[in-house]
Amino acid sequence: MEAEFQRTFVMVKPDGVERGVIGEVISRLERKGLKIVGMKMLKIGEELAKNHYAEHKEKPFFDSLVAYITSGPVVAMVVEGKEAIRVVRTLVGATNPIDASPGTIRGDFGMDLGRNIIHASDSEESAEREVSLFFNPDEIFTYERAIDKWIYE
Ligand code: 3AN
Repeated sequence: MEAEFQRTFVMVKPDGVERGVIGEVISRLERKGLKIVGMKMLKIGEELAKNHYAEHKEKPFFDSLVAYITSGPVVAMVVEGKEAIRVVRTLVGATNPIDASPGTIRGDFGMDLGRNIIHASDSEESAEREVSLFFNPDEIFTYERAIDKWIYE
């Protein structure tokens, strides 16, 4: 089957912003060949946080997860590319930075599960849901890059 072009949701969490790794995260995505098609800084309110993490609402860590994600500004992005969901998850690394391989974002920058720097959608369904939670359609851009012919065969 032809690999599919996808859009995925990526977010530098408040700890990533505080630690000054916004640029590092963006450059890793760009360096890989991914295309940023939407980007904004925002402070997540409680309602959006609970919505975003709805799948964890019964978990014991839910309240601290909401407190963490609403504690300061985040940088939200829509990222496009061939198999972008899987590609970004690979760059991000395992959920727990202790287990994340060196070379991944969490492996290189994190020490604690509750401070894991970055979020990235884990499936087509969550990508679609999360992109539309954070972005209006007119905040997502379609554009051609001349370099794409050197990234994709
Ligand atoms: P990922 O961010 O890798 O998709 P999820 O969706 O399982 O991982 O978890 C969402 C967030 O919830 C994680 N980024 C982490 O901050 C937090 N989290 C997940 N599992 C736990 C846990 N067992 N204890 C505390 N926090 C957790």
